[in-house]
Amino acid sequence: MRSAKDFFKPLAVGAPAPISEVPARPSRMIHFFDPSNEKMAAKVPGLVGTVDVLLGNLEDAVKADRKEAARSGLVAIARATDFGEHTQLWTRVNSLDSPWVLDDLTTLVTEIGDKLDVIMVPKVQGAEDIHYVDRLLAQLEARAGLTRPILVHAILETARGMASVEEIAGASPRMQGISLGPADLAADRRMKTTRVGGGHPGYLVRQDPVGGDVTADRTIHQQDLWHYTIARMVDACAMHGIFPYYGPFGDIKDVVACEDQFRNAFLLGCVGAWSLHPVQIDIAKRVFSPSVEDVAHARRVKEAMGDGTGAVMLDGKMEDDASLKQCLVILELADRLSATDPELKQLYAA
Ligand code: 1VU
Ligand code: MG
Repeated sequence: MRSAKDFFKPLAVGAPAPISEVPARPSRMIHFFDPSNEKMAAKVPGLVGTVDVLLGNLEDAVKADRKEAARSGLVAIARATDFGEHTQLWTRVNSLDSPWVLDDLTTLVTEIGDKLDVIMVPKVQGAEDIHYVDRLLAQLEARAGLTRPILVHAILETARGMASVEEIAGASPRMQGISLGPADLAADRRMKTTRVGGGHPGYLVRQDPVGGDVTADRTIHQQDLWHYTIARMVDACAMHGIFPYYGPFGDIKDVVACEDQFRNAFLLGCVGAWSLHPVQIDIAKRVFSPSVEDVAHARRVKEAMGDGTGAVMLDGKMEDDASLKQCLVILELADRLSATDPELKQLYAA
């Protein structure tokens, strides 16, 4: 068994020391682009400063015969682009059983490792997958002479990954966060959906028959297919001090349902979601930044609670130590976002 003390020692001679706390950098939208798609790649420099994370995707949605073009395209984009202080560069590599992943990791870490903040690993099954990536990254970081460790983000998209989510979240000090991968997870679980995230009209509860008349109209309420999965992922991440994310919403045209899905995830504790198309960037920015009203309310509660103990009445509601703690979560997030987003800083200050 590895000693707790060893956890923070580098896994290869010459690799940077592991971190003990994951930096809480804004990551409201992880914006996906295909580096082998010239049109999309051309948009990347213009997105710097407008998105929290730019992710060069090498895995699903990149055609098999474009995998190498995507990898070399990402190297070229990373070298040519100044990502500034507020936009991070992430990548999603191919799955660990694929013929491409070894070259993905070797090339990216040795050629653009100094620019890469986080590597997203798809289809993670258990802690052993993270341990493999952890050691390999340490060896490659040492070879590349990197001075800070590249962090790892797992996608939760298999039933086994779901059953091991707590172990995955705590598998390495490199773990930055976990995203829900609803499409692959649905297939692996043999769910009977054909969508990329979001709800389903067939997953519902129906009002009981009024007066026993089963033929009369009855109210139906669509239910959330993802509630259990997201809630469990959030707990696993919170328990290990890493960040949970809702993943993709595939119905690009349905911006209303996308916003609903993102907001459900935000309320349950997620810090961001993936944007697959430029239209989803502003949705994520809006949803994953606390509202001006919530920030103002949180400030009032903080002020009313004085030293933070006891109970007070505010607008007819009881506030106490526990409601204050929730308000402090909102205020901490507002402060963090204000530090990088002048527009929000002004709105929250008003
Ligand atoms: O106006 P232009 O023609 O110059 O540009 C188009 C298009 O190229 C561009 N655009 C993007 N730019 C940057 N980043 C993007 N992600 C992006 N998507 C599109 O915007 C202009 C308008 O585009 P459009 O409305 O005509 O859309 P398209 O039909 O070109 O593309 C739509 C899709 C969905 C195919 C495209 O947005 C895309 O490929 N997005 C990324 C998909 C992806 O990464 N999937 C993997 C993650 S999801 C997963 O793994 C689970 C299922
Ligand atoms: Mg997937």
